[in-house]
Amino acid sequence: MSSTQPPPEIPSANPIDPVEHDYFTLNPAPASLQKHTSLARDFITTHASAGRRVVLVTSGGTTVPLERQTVRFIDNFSAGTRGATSAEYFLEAGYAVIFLYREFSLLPYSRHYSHATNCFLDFLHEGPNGSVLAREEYTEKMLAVLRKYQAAKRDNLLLTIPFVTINDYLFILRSIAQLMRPLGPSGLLYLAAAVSDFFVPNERMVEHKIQSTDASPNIRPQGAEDRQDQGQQDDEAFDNFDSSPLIPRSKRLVIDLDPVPKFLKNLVDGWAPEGMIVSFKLETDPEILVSKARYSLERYQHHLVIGNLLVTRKWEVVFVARSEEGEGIREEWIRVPRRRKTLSKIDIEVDREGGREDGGEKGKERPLDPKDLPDYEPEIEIESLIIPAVKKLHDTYIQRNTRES
Ligand code: 9Z3
Repeated sequence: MSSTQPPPEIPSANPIDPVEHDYFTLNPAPASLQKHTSLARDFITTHASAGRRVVLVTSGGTTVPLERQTVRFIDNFSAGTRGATSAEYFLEAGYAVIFLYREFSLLPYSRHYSHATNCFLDFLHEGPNGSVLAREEYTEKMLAVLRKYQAAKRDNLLLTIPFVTINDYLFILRSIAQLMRPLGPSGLLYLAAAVSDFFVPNERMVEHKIQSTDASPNIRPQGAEDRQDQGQQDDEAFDNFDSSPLIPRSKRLVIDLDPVPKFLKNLVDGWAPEGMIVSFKLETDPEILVSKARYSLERYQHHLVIGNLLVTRKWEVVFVARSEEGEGIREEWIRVPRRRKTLSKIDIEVDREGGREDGGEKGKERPLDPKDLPDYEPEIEIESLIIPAVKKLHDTYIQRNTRES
């Protein structure tokens, strides 16, 4: 921990955006915000004064609570693999890493042993005199992971900050991004978390668990008054958009969600205007991935969008960025090489330096067809290709922005 003075709080360069103002006034700040902000401030100060680059990596999914005392919530698939793996490669590339992650999702280094199919107990056995030892066949890899983890801890290069809900995430993201402003162009924001697009705003959230039955006249689900009145008038009110089985409206749970404001614009313009910002775009339809990534880059005017498809995300991503000359937007696919396939005695090298099997034109490549994906896990982690490529862009960004300022 540093003894140097913390950097002064810098107000947002865009303090009067009404949507931002409303969101952060009408929704409650998480209880841990101050504690985490203070940890992040110390961490940034230490590494800024050492002239080290700092990256904020966001990771995992955000929940959308349906009740204030939350029993039920909406969640998404993200395990935090992309974020946790990327954090390790950023550390390897010399960055100090703030890892903003969904509580209980994967963490850098421990991720190798925390997955259900990779239970850490399977790596251990009992040794002499009641000791616990790593199994011989795993020792080499475990030692390598352990050394990297301990080095990151010893040198205070990894700060982990958890979030759970979309609201926690937005509050802490805003605070950390603002704290990163003194880093100027050497600050990097790498937004890999799977962030919900919809939420229940605080003023519409019920306090207690939503009830499934009106066991007492005093206990009614949110909005039940309307339904009850209607129900009394019609005896049993039925929705007309469903056929069989007919469920009375009074027994349905209809969740009405607001869109989450698009704070990427505020991040780019106000919260962290000098840092390099990398966002991810996730789609399931290959036909729209590149156009959505391009649209995001044009709309938010940040520096890089990394597009990926749910089913192929461990095999390929597409970088969408403005071309070096600043004219136009270019796309570049990054792919994990696949093993040679043997087809009637002819060996086909499936990926050639990221090129296509059919020799497709560079820049006009198409996403992989999931049907062509091998049934094994990639032999290398795609983040080992993504991070050096991001670092290269960050080198150029720093050079350009330091020269110009
Ligand atoms: C991603 O696209 C990440 O790569 C994944 C990683 C969430 C797919 P896992 O954690 O998955 O390794 O299992 N993250 C960004 C997703 C997102 O919410 N993007 C927003 C969007 O697509 C834009 S900021 O609209």
